[in-house]
Amino acid sequence: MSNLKPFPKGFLWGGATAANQIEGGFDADGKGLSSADMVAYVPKAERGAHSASIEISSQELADILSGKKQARFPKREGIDFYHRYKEDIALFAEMGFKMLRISIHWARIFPNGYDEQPNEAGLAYYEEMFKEMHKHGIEPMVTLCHYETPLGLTEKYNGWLGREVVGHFLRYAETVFTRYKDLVKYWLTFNEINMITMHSPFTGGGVVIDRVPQAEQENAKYQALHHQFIASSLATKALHEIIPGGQMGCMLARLPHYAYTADPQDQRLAQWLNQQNLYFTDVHARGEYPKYMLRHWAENNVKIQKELSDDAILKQYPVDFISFSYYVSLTATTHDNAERVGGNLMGGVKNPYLQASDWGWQIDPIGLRITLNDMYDRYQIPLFIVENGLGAYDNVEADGNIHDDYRIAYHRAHIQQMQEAINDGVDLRGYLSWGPIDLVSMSTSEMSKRYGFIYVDIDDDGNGTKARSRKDSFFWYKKVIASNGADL
Ligand code: BGP
Repeated sequence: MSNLKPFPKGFLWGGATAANQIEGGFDADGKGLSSADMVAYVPKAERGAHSASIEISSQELADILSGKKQARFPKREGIDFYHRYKEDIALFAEMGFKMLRISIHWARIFPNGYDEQPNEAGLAYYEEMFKEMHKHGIEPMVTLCHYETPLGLTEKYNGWLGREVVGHFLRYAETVFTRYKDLVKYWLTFNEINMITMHSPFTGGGVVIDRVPQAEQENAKYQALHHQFIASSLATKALHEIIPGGQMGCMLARLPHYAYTADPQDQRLAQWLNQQNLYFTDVHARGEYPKYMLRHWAENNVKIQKELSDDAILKQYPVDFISFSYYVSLTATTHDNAERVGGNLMGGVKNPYLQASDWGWQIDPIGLRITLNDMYDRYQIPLFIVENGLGAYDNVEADGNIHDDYRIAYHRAHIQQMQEAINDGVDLRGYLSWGPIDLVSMSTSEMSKRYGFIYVDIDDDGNGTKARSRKDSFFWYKKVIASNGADL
């Protein structure tokens, strides 16, 4: 028997989703279009190892909007959660979920982003959803902006590049805080805020980058991000004023880097890559830009425009907790003889000690323990894992069963390392598995990269009955939650 301390009482087990990957109903009940609705499907054969559809040019955008481009938009259909959320929440409840992370699709509330008045149908829709969760004893965690920005803000301001968007975001945040103040205590501002510098800023910020002269494009990403940091701080202030006891978190795609060798050059490279990843949480939690990033900007001619009060705003309203996604660890080297691993989004140097998923994402449960320790040492505030899981192809047997022991093994190994980290002293509050129900993949726009404990009958072309069924992992996770992590 293990002599580890068990998971704390009240540990928040559950799952995490994003509006644009599950809802569908892209124009239902007054919703406006958002950047996420513009993500068109590029078949695997055409895109090679790259992620699908995350770059968009101003020409493509115009072609899509004018109907000239006939593209398929899997994210517009999602898994029809918009109409089936009661059935799906009942399934989450059957697994014993304590918490469900969803995101509000901003354009349901303010269809153009800059509207004066909110869309009542959108507000009522999420109100019903939160009530449904509470009926089952499930606490909502709500992301205000998960990879979508109303298209009206792209047209008017080029998305988050425009300072005006801060004010529009704040009005949106205040509107939903006020409406849901008795229903939602846990909030996140921007999903994986760091990804804006890693892939198209259209995804993370509604910015069409070719509208910016090439020489200023790198700068533009940092400028858009600065606006998101300010918006996040002001939303944190508003949350505390509107919802007593409300908790605001930031959300980082944590991408820990190991050095490939003991060569100090490799060690330093890994350190710098980790700094580039953690600088986001440094700003959110410590309330200021770290010096190492200011040096990098100075050396690379990055100059962002700040208003006079910006530094004070960042300092005064840091987040209450830090949340992050964790899927992989990465390896860095200055030596060019290291073997590479091809992967969508997460390729790079192959770590000889790790296995990779079918998409080349290297699986590293111990890396999660290391990450939890590192982040808690650095910030000393509560942590939440709000995404973790294995994207895999599932096989439906003739009798309808899905034996996804690979998915169970992935979660089990990560949960064991979480328990180790808690025993190391880390204040970890919850574990939300990514995509507890199959959903449209962010990076491939396909259904076949599945994360769910619940199977959804839809294929990559959007065909299928949309019927839901329980995989083996469904019964396993139910047992884990019922035993508060003791029965793995
Ligand atoms: C994170 C995103 C999610 C999600 C997940 C899995 O980066 O926050 O939206 O989709 O990764 O990624 P993918 O769907 O590409 O496998």
